[in-house]
Amino acid sequence: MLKHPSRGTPKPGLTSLADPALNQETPPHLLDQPITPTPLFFVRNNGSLPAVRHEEAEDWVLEVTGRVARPLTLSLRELRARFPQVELTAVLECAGNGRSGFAPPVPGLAWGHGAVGCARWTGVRLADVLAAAGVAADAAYVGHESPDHALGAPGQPALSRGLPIAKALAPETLLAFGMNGAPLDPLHGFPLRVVAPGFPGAAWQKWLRRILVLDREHDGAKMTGLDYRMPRRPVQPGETPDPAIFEVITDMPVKCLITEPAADFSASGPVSVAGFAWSGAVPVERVEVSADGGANWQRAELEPGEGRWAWRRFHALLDLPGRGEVELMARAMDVAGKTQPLEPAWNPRGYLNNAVHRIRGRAV
Ligand SMILES: Nc1nc2c(c(=O)[nH]1)N[C@H]1C(S)=C(S)[C@@H](COP(=O)(O)O)O[C@H]1N2
Ligand SMILES: [Mo]
Repeated sequence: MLKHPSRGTPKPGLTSLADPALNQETPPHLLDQPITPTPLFFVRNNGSLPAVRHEEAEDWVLEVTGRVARPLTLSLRELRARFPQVELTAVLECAGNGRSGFAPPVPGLAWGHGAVGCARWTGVRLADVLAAAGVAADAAYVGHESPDHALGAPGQPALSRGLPIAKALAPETLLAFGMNGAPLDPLHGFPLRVVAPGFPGAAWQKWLRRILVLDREHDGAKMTGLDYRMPRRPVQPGETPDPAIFEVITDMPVKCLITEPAADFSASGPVSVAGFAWSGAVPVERVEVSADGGANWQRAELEPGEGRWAWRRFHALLDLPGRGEVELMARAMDVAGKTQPLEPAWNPRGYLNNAVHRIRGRAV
């Protein structure tokens, strides 16, 4: 097999997207576990894969600069030694997950449903690091920089995103060096990445080298224009919207995925339907399933899950309406009463598709 060292080696078993950078998603039935094993975890790269040798990892240097009293230069070794270690389980979902479901189609990677996973992350609190640096009173945002570059343009950063200062200081926001009990995988940001539970995947900067504390929103690569932004009011296909009405996505909507049965199932008698539900800042309240096109919904059992930011397993036994083609549907609802629509809310870049997940099969 041909290897592309600057792009990374694809993971076997995942679905690769047509793109110069390495982008792979997980077929939903392979997400049927509370913790997504790293070999099955989706990959989203905007550019090259930085090559970091394992023996160099502890010497990896993180710089904290900008609106701080004491700029810091910390090796990974010092980061571990100076700050308490934290582990949390959190869902990571790309804001573009589900983009292929928009009609008319939108530009961008045509993700199906599998640009999502749930992992255990180990690291230190970004808030602790920022406290050591002494954040200025006018700090409004942090900007993140990494060495990956746009493919074919070595001087151009692939992605430099950031976080509003409140999220940077929130207890769940980590600088992580571990994933699922092992050092981060190179494809997932080895040796250091941001973990920002509830925020879109784009905010989870990989291969983190530099944190800039800013007095205004960060303007790094893919922070501006329409990238990872949603319009404040609905925009119609074909309309040329004013970029001023777009704002950075800072929350993920309530959503669930059916991971059992797999697509094209055939079942006789009641079928066991299971999967996972998650959301952003507003917790999940319930999940319902339907086998008759949404005419009737049955409440599923919902397990607690591994803490506030993990996804929660749901399961139900559903009677099928008759013989022949059948479509199973699942929808989650959050504690504020928001639920998943039957059709996605179209937007120019195809973000935040949380339409009801459907699995087609046959009752025999
Ligand atoms: N440096 C860097 N960080 C990055 C990216 C990237 O291209 N470069 N992609 C982001 C996007 S858009 C997503 S969805 C997540 C995906 O994380 P994963 O590849 O570990 O699944 O990483 C984010 N962090
Ligand atoms: Mo993403």
